[in-house]
Amino acid sequence: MQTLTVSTVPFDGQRPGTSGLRKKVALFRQAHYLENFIQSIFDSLPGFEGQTLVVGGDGRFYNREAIQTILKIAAANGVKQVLLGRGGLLSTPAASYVIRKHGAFGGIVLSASHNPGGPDGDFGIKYNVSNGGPAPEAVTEAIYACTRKIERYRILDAPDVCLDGNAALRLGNMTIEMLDPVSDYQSLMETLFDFDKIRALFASGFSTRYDAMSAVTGPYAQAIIEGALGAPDGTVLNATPLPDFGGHHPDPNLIHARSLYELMMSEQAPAFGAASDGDGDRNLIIGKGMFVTPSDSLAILCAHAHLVPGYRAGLAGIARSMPTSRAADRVAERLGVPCFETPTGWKFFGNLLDAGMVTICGEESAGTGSNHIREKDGLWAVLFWLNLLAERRLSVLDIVREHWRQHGRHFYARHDYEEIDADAATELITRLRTILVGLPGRERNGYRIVMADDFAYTDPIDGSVSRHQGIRILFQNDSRIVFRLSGTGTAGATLRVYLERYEPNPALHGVDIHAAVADLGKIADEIGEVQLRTGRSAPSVVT
Ligand code: G16
Repeated sequence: MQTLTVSTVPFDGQRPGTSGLRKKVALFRQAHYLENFIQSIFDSLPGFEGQTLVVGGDGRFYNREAIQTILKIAAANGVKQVLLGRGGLLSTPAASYVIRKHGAFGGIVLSASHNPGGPDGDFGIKYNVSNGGPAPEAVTEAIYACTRKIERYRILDAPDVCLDGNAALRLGNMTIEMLDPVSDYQSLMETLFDFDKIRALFASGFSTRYDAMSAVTGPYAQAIIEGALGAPDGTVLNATPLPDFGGHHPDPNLIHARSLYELMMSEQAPAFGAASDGDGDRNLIIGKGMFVTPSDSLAILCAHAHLVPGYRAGLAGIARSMPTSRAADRVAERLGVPCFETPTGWKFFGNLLDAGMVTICGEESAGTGSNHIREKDGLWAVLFWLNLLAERRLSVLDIVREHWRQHGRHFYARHDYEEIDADAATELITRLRTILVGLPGRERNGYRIVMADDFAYTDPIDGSVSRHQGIRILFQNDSRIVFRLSGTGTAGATLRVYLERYEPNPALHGVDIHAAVADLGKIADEIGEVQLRTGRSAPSVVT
């Protein structure tokens, strides 16, 4: 087989965002677009020749075609071995574990996460490093620099390989080992959770619905929840991964997992409902009559970690992304462990986890995970909840209310203004930066501003500094507004406005979330001139 060197020219806009390069499928399908990015990964990485790479994706449209190209470019660039999820499938958490377990040099993970799929949907590529986590900024910036000056890529002139068999394959000098996408991951979960206890819970008639959203976690959830844990067949809904996610948006939030939400709020609700996203790293947790916000879920898992075998030894620390509510901080304080505040993006947890400084991490964007891998992990969060429910034998509602009584409640909502004009969005944030210094001391509707800044993070391990990570405005009553632009959208810009109000008084914990943060929403609009600058009278999505 011959290695071809193909001339090319750079494409604009191949800078990885919050989580890899995410673009419309149509962009990825342009001649040389994918090839340029993959070659740039290799051009930016010293020492991958002769090494092992993990490759897999969430099965979305273009997954299989992209994998064929990636394999041929990897072979032409001297990769020795690829560990490939059979059928081209690996959930993001499973890919992270496979990289770690097999000591791979890194991995190429294909997913646009919770973004829609299909020919008109989104596609994405993320490079993960040898700790199993998303490449840190220094690496993604090096990849980006290569995309800006690329002149050629190398690719093996070879027929496509079969992605669906069990036997190892050869492509030029490279071998391709086929992995069962589920088995390594399942074994890991068995070491972390008390499967006997959860089995006993299901045997007692405990009812659950897990919506896999026609995305990658279906086979994992069927094998683990229905198979190993004995939940009845049919517990896992939409279990077959489809290239277009059945035409749905595989985002496990109250908008896109609406039917699960409605079921959980109905008379016929099972005791526990959960969902995961396109690539399996996000989670949604809903009890009968009780949606658990991701920020609360993080705090509750941390508070109950001592009940779960994998965490019985205690937590070294907790980390949350800056916009995530500070409910977890209160748990950390009570446990006497540090709580770190990092920029949005799972990659920022990697160093803390590697250094053993934190055990559990989480984000408001429906991601929770721990030191078992270096990605967030949707099914892990679901199993954690099942384990704690099996221990406590209380309803989700009771557990959440108990938590609020003990720690106070952080009312929390995120307002997203999607697909707004990118220049207007940048100007909104730039203006906020310029007025920050004059904000402390100002008072609106009884909310007095005590601090306002543009969040910057210094990594405590490597000293790297990440600036401009979001505008924080803190009020004297511990309320908070955060403004930032999403790094994962693929059209225009998405402004996120995060509203948080702390309420210590249990008598006031029953207020509706959106009513509780309504005043803050008005203040955010005034300070940020949101309606004026976005041209929108209301957010497109409220979660
Ligand atoms: C990615 C990142 C998360 C981040 C989320 C939202 O998640 O891994 O760390 O919180 O995007 O980011 P943004 O607010 O910039 O859109 P996923 O599940 O999309 O890979």
